[in-house]
Amino acid sequence: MTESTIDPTREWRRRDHRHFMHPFTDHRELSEKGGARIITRAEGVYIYDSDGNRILDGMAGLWCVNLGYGRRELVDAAAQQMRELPYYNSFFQCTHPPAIELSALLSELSPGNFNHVFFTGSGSEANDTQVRLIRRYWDLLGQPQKMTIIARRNAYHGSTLAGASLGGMPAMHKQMVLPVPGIVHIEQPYHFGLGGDLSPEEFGVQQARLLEDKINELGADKVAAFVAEPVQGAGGVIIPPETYWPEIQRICDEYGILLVADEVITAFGRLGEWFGSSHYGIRPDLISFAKGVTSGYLPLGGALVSDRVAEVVIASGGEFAHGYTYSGHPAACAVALETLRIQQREKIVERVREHTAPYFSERWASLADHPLVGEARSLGLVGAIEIVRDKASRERFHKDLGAGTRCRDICVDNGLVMRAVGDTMIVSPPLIVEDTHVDELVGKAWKCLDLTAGSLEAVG
Ligand code: PXG
Repeated sequence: MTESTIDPTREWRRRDHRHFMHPFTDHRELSEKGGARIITRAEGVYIYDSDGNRILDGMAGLWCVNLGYGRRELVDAAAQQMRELPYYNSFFQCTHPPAIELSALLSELSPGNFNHVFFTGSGSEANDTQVRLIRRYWDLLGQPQKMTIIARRNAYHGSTLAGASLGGMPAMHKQMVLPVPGIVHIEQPYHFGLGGDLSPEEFGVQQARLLEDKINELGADKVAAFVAEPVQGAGGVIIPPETYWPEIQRICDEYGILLVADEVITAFGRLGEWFGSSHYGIRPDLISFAKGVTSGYLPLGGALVSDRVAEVVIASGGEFAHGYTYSGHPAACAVALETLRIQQREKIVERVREHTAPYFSERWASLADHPLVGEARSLGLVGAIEIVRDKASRERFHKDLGAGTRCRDICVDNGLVMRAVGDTMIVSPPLIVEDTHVDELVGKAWKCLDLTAGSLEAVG
């Protein structure tokens, strides 16, 4: 075979299999299924694979490409910054304009009591930073025994050791003997899965009070913080009942523990507000962000630090012994600045809140009429549908049938990225989706549910 007749897809797949270790992947299974789909380019809300298929990206990459693909201004911002100053650190009494400007803009956009930012390269590092900030805070206040952090089952807070410990994913804990000491979990506010006969309102209060029970069990003098995503993302778009967060806030206030909102997914417009906390009226002390801050074009994350914490950790002096080579990377900060300025200029958050999310919510809800769907829920621009064998009893298909992954594979073969978390199908489209894209997404989802039903019937 001559050079020109080699099928590039086959060759890429071969080399991918031989050399590239993918995150969270069973490589034997991937190879048995014929290898990975190779994404070669993207434009707007569509990705294209090496076979030329056009696929609607219902996940905005991985919950991050909020402005869609191909935004020239973001590319230009990176190129311009890389020409001017591609890298310098912010250790050793140095700083640079992109990190300064971005920290000021984030302070302006975040709730009024947030005026400081610690930059990281990812959401996982942001949560590692939170753990250190929390411990430093209580230490400086002379309460070093206030060490324990409470998080939730089925939460996702990243893949570093602290991130995976805060997260409540049993498979991750098992492979590394996690969580690290001082991190404990309470049950999640997943009404469809755990609510039984309780109304969402009753269930929300009940699940929030698990935090109070845990604090009383450990002793309030031992508890440092509660860490949670306003809406659990990777866990399956778990949207808590409206009663949940007010009760959590009451408990954190009453017992004086820090509240950390992991907004890696929910910040920058995903829930129709700049921060998901504002949607729920939560008043966190620390906020983690990443992903959408650069629309995913370059890696960047960070911890937003409220005045309550800053007054202790920063103002009291002494070094916070923590930092990364890429804390405040100039090119990433330049792209983040441009991302947020575009969002301000084009009123993206307002448009999601006032137009796109209500339209998406109405269209997405129609999927509940499908025979395979036990619940269709959404908030802002995240949505989930629960695949069930029996709508009334919420009975699931046998796990060996892999209903969720079956549906996911059918979706991608039919031009739609929709993710499976067990038998929960989830979406998180770019914030710039038009109504026609929403129609296409919901239309394809319905069709793929039909195909999934047929395929499940065929196997049993
Ligand atoms: N917190 C939250 C709430 C996240 O969703 C992280 C922290 C970690 O961020 P980094 O940048 O370190 O990955 C995340 C990341 C999925 C999936 O399968 C979700 C994430 C990452 C990978 C896969 O939905 N979220």
